[in-house]
Amino acid sequence: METVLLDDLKMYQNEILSRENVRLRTANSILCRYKYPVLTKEHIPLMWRYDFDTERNPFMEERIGVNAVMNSGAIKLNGKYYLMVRVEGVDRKSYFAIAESDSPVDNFHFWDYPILMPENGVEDTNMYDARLTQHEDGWIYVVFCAERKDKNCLPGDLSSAVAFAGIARTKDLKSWERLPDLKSVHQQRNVVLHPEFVDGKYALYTRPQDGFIDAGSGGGIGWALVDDICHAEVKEEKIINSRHYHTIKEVKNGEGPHPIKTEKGWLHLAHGVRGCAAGLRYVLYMYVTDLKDPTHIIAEPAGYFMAPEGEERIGDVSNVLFSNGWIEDNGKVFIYYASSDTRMHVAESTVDRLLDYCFHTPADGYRSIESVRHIYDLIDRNKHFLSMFQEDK
Ligand code: M1P
Repeated sequence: METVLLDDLKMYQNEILSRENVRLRTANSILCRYKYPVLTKEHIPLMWRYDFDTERNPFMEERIGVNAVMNSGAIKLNGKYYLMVRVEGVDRKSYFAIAESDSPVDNFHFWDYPILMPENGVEDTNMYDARLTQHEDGWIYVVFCAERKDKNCLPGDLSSAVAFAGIARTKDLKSWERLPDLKSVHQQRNVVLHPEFVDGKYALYTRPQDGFIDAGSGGGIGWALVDDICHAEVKEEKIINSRHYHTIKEVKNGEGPHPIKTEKGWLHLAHGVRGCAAGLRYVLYMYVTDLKDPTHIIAEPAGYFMAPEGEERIGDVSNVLFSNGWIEDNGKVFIYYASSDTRMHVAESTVDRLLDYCFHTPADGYRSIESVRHIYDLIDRNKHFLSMFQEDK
């Protein structure tokens, strides 16, 4: 059997690291995808994976394998684009690593070392799904899922786990101060820090859940105000974006990155989950909340904004799109999303187009007849364009 050649590995990696991305034609005028994933496990530095010493590694075997790179927080700082990537090793442990680029759509390369995120006195079995927020208090926060084994499970149960919202802060994405986890009576995942104080308090989007996987009685995306981020506690929690029967978010939903502030309201990106014969299907959807009252929804188009397409459908956990990072950049919006818990992609839109989409796409009527009525309304409004199509025939 042959041994992999370091030069081949380097050449292949240089190729994908320097590859220019290609913007694909839009299918709906709302967004366009890019052809190549922005990050894959092949982007992971060889230094993290191989021992280059031929005495210690005579067969040049890969020593530390990576399974996937996915669900990444995103931020633009001093003209550069950063992704705080969830890297999942072949040992199933996830950790964070920063990938940086001068471009929002290609050439992302990992820093020399992954992040050694400190624990806060309790052991974290797994850490993942970073939401980055540059808060008006001057810190950059990350809120992420810290997963631990359920100590109250029955003997022999090696699967039950508990999800907590871990919190850390930084000024440079390099040194991280870990703060106490968010205190909550529920398990929490997909917790996101709002970028501004609300009524003088820190504001969190939450996702209360009864179990580690099941949202259960947790009705959807919640909202909680917190006095002290260094001792954050959910005292009162209200659901601001509910799950609903026979929608794309029937089983679960969760806030994506923190919302973008626009002239017309806070623009939100979230994921919705429904069950089907193939298992759970994760899609992305949007909604807008009031600038003065970010808990009040003022627009929510029916259905999904993005769903898995083509190769995005297949991966470690198939039929999943998940986004926890986007960057607003002079009116453009770069949406970083993972497909099927395997790789990272980017899609592009603008604030204007996304607002137009949110305010002018019909809301869910929750019944087939309402969906058809929306189509009738559109056809009626289009009536005087009918001749355009007749001439074509
Ligand atoms: O496997 C799909 C996603 O499942 C979880 O998301 P949620 O809590 O909303 O169900 C997370 O584990 C997420 O990382 C993962 O992508």
